[in-house]
Amino acid sequence: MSRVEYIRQVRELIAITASMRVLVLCTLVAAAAAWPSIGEELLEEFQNDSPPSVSIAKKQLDITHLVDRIYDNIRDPELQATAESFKPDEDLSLYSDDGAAAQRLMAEVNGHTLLQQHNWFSLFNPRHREEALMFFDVLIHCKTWESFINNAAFFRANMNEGVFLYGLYVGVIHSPLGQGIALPPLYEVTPHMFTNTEVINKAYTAKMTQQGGEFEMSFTGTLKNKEQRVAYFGEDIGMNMHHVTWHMDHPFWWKDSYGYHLDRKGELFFWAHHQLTVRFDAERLSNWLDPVDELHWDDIIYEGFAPHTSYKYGGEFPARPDNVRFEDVHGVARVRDMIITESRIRDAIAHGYIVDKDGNIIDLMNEHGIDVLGDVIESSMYSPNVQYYGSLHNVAHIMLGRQGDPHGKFNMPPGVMEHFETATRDPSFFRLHKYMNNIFKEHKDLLPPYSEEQVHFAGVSLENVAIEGELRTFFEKFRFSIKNAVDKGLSVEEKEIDALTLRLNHHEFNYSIDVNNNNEQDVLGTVRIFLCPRRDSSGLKFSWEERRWFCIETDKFWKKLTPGANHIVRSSSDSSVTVPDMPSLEALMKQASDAVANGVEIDLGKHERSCGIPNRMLLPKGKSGGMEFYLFVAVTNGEEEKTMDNPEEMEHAGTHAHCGIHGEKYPDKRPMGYPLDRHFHGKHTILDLPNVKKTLVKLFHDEMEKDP
Ligand SMILES: [Cu+2]
Repeated sequence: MSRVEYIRQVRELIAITASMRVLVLCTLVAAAAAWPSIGEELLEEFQNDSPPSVSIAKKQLDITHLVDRIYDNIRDPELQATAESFKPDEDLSLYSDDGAAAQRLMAEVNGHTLLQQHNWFSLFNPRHREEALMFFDVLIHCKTWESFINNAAFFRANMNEGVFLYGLYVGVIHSPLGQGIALPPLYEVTPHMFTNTEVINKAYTAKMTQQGGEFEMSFTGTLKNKEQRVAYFGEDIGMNMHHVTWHMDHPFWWKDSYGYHLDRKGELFFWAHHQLTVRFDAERLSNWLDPVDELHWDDIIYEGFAPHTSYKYGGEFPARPDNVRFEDVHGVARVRDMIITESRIRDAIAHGYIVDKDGNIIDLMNEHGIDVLGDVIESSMYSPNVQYYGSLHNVAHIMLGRQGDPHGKFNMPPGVMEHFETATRDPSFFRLHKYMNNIFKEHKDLLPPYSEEQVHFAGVSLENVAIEGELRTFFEKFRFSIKNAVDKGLSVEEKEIDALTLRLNHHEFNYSIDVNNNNEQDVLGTVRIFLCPRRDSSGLKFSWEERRWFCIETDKFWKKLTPGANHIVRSSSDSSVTVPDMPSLEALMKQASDAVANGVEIDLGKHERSCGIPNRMLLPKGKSGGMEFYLFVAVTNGEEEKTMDNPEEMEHAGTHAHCGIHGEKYPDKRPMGYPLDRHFHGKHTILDLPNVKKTLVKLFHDEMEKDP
């Protein structure tokens, strides 16, 4: 390069830097206005010209080191030294709350009042939760990564492993310092919660005999139990990751003072769980089972459940025999309390309003009503009146989890229902959610039906909707490491110990959509895609009115439509309800340590969020001879519906449909499930609107070849 060229390039860089500074400053000023606690801090950091922040590769490496071998000492010598030397309450200027949270937690450490290590942890245990949140409170107030990771290292050594892990995961998810980090898959960090006792026992033997090995996981129960046919769904490690991460992204204990508001959290609670339930129903229909029936407090729980799963510390998860009548649970709730809570909520729905804790009326008869109801039913800190409307969902989880030992006579640990990562293993999870789903439906069905004007899109017509390729599913074997389940012997050589599980997957396909825009200018379309089962378990066709509540949302995206004909091809892998397969803990560790060693940066953006249905489970299983579904597509007015500029360019927020976008507004103003969430009333049916189309498709399943 010539000298002149060199100077020109440097000048250009200086100019870019200057304009970048202005841009960053503007963004920070806006952020400071919206979220004072975080924005002001970042602004100060930027204006003080603080040293460049730590690379994402280094952060990734730190986090991976911390969660690896969670039941042993930290393996990284530097972090282990930090755990021993760092004093959280020494320099209070490290924190944006002047160290209040750190001092509070240190008082507990010094008073030896915290839950000991080598005990089970449950988020539904009020004291366990309190401890986890005290730790989270420290992390969320750390001003720099250095203080974040130093605290994490210290408290890893001084808190219960489960408490620590939960606090750390929600800390990384919600702190601005955690941006860009891909949290290692929990099924490799705490394998006990994702695999069965038999496999864990074999892993111990493998460790003891220093042989290593690979052990096949089977799904719980035998074929004598009809529910076993769909156990692959509730016990899928990726589905469990989605569920546990959804609840970390949207914790029921969240307060906006932590830094931001979780937009439409209550509605997302409804929608994500509604979608889990309809997915489960589609699996049942694929396996010649009826849709799941709702649970009743005054009826028996028909399906028993033997989890075949154990805690790392605390023994076996309790089992529940068939046909158990609900019992009051000592110290939690009485069955009649649950019935009263339910009737207060349903009363509010029938009235069309709820009463907040100060006696004010909050109208439910509008698009926002579902969001309020979600907050009330879960309940979260956003609930306007917990004292009156209770906490139906959370208490129900505990009630169900304890039915194996309701009076605490046998000193059993909490049941699978009391952990978000194990809850879906128990078929009663879906019964419970069907029950709550029906309460939400009661509200939706009372809202005025959609009119043609509310769904139609002037000048836009759907000409053709089809699948390119085939809708075809299969089971594949998947291996993941369960090395972290067993203790590490000091002088024992490391051997690989893996679990082998079956996972539902599908072949890639495209949606092919032809849309005409008869307007004279470009318009923005929101493309909403659903897959709706055509027939019930007896082979009878659902009416459209029945069917709409069984529809699975498979994608939602925005597309600019130019005047005239538009041909849209959308890949199944781009779905905004799904996440790609997570790299293993080992792969993350290697990628991060290579990058740190070479001084380069990593981009794990597409794995930054684990909330979302695994992409391989986008489609329900279907049947070997084909199962009929309607592919339902609506293209609606994106310009009116979007909440952000240029949503059609959104690539990074690949999981917004069920999980929202972190700290931002939900990208679509319409109610979740629109336009199928309510009745429709017009001259014709919704299917006759020009911007709506349904096509009959068949979903095939390839049976697995039996091993010879
Ligand atoms: Cu849940």
